[in-house]
Amino acid sequence: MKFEVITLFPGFFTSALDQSILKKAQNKALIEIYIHDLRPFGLGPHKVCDDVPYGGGGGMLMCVEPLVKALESIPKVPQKRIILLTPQGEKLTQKKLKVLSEYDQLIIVCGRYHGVDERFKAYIDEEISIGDYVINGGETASLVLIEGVTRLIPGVLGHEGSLTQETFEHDLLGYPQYTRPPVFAGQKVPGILVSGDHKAISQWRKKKALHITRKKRPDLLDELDHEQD
Ligand code: 6GU
Repeated sequence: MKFEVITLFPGFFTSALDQSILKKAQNKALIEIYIHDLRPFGLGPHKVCDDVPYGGGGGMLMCVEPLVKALESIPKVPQKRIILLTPQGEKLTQKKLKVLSEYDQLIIVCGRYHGVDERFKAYIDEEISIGDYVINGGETASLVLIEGVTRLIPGVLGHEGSLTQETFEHDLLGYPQYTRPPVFAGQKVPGILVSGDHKAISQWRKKKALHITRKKRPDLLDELDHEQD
């Protein structure tokens, strides 16, 4: 998988991409990440990349021309997807991450909070948001997307089994988990988990996952019902 990120803040990415699974996945050549600085594609001697909106109103918009030039500068592969990160996009879900992980190249444009010139929308495949709240720019969101996609790529996670067990994989939240010590400040590990009865443990975990989902995220169960209709 090739990730290509277009951003006004390339320095934002230096340490984040050099840690943990993103670092390991790059070292194993399972992913490649290229950060493209938008600034050199800016207009005029000052390399301007944003301007005030026609019709007035606050905030600066990203200009269409530098964005299109930056996009055109990137060598494309056939199975590619061009994504604009913006709070107006479709909300990112685990399902969406899975779909995106099937591409060979994700070109990710980091929008700014006030937005981009509408004419740039003609150059992208889709708009994605990471949730119903506002952050200042798509840079943080792009890290969420890159990490979420990367961990779905075969060979990235050491223990593949951990993928199928986790929160959201079956549209349910995860069950409670414990590690040593067996008692901490009076709180005991549930007896069933140390019983050695794997069938009973599996049933207990399923029951707990359902219970927790019903309590904390009943909307997930509603979605599941609708899917089965
Ligand atoms: Cl992708 N960008 C910004 N600026 N805010 C967001 C977002 C993206 N997703 C949710 N909020």
